Amino acid sequence: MRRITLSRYLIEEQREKGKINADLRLLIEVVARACKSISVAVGKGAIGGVLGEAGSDNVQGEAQKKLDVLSNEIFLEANEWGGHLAGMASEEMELPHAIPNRYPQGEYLLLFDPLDGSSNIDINVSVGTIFSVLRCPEGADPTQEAAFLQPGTRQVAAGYAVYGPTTLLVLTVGDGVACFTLDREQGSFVLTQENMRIPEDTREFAINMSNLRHWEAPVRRYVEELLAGKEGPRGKDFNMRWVASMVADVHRILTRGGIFMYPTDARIRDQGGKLRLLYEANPMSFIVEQAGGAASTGRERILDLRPSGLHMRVPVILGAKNEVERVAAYHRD
Ligand code: P6P
Repeated sequence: MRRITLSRYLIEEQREKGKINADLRLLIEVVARACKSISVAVGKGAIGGVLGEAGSDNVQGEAQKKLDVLSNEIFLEANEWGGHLAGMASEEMELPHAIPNRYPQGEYLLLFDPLDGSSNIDINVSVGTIFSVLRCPEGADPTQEAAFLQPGTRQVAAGYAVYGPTTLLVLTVGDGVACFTLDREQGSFVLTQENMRIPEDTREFAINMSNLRHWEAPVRRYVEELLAGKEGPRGKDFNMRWVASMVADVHRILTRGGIFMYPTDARIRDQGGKLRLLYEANPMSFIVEQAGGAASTGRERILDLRPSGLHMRVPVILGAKNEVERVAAYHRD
């Protein structure tokens, strides 16, 4: 494995493959630097005085952690002066964030969940950042949410950072999936895995089992067959993992296979699901498909969904292609 830096990888994607232009390369490098800053803040924990509640709620009505607010500010400050963005949208902000007039505007829209899994921060379990890049449509006003309401197939780049034993950056620009590990001595992300592929079959599933009584029949049938193991219809035993940080669960699936499910259920049906489409489901679905997997609501391909609002929630079933297709088939039955 050639040990090249993120910068060199992006230069190659731009110059040799023509997959990205200079502005998108700059955008991704700035996002990577913001993730390094978040990694440092998360890594300080109690010593940095960054744990605990911020004392405010976000647009989702969720109590914000200090690190949610700090991570959001790091993203805004890192990205507004570069001239590569027309606007930004975040899980932590009700409305899009306009690029201040004193800075030039670019053609891209950046959407992000600055710190996903923040319920895990105070117990020192991996958390992460998720981001998605769209083009600002011709003539659209990037200060209005309408500019951001594009199907996931329009993404030009997507990625996530995992703040765990190592800090990783996983990225796709539509040319496969690459993983970079933060070399803290050099302060740079180094390519440690290229062309990540999800095995089509799996023996591992991820779902919050405590919601079992609320699930719809197709999900219940699928999970009960997994639990039946060797003697059941699947003819093999399965293992379960649930980190409750989407980034950590999805990274495990990209690394060793599996299926991740946050389906709709009786509790959350009215709000459409738990996970947000624009800055959680879409970027993760783009990455998973680029790694040979699939991503569905159970009824539709996630990347085809037409967003109705910046914070729209959807059911998410993603990972090993054969398993996702089986769950979708059960929804059709
Ligand atoms: P639950 C974290 O809050 C999150 O948005 C995802 O990262 C994670 O997969 C999910 O919610 C966990 O939800 O209901 O199991 O706590």
